[in-house]
Amino acid sequence: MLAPAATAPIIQAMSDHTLTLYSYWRSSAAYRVRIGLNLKGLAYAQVPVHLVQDGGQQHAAAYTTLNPQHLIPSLQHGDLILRQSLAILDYLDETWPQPALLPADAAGRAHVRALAQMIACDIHPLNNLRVMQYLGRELAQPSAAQDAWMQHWMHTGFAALETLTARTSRSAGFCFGPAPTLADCCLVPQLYNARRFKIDVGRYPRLLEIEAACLALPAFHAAAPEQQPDAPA
Ligand SMILES: N[C@@H](CCC(=O)N[C@@H](CS)C(=O)NCC(=O)O)C(=O)O
Repeated sequence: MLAPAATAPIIQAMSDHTLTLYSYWRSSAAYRVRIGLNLKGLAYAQVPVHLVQDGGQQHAAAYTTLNPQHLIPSLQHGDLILRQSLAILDYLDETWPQPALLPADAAGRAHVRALAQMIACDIHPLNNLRVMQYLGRELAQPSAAQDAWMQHWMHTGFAALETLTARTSRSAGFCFGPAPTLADCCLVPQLYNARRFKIDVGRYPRLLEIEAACLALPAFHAAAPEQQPDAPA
């Protein structure tokens, strides 16, 4: 459990300090960070933390000393432990500014952060494993009610994202502008997650267009769940 596993670094390390990501192949929050690391060209090792095996390895003392929230991901940089995917992405952007994950202007940054937070604060937490487990185990909600919950919050969030990305993008490429940003780091994993739970993402053509542009990039492809060392063969 929690044994370091080598990833295939897509580009050489840019730091003397080792980067180690505590990750789970299907975790969308870890997926966001993998994209950010790859976009920055940073090599990193991965320590898989299986969210289901052994009752959830995120609850094991070996992990909770690093992350008392029992949540993936955490990123170790030298002696520093970083938590929360958006905070980790901010740290990466401040430590290795190029390529930037945020636009140069304040208005652009505010917009990109809003898109990212719509996903990371208003969609994902409502559909997270522990929330679904609570609905099922503590509140005794049947699987149909759990599915309805999941679909409701994903569609609510995606509908607003579809509107905002269509209306305000400066170019056709990504969530905002001609290069991927923090918002794209969040969108692609959320769409992956949506498909996993059989959400009809065909309702969101603009989001699918952005996803296709992202997945054409090696940084996004290499971050995909199926490419991870702990993905089932
Ligand atoms: N806001 C956190 C969310 C982290 C999170 O919810 N991670 C999920 C995997 S995507 C997790 O570890 N779930 C474990 C559980 O629910 O028990 C972040 O962005 O890092």
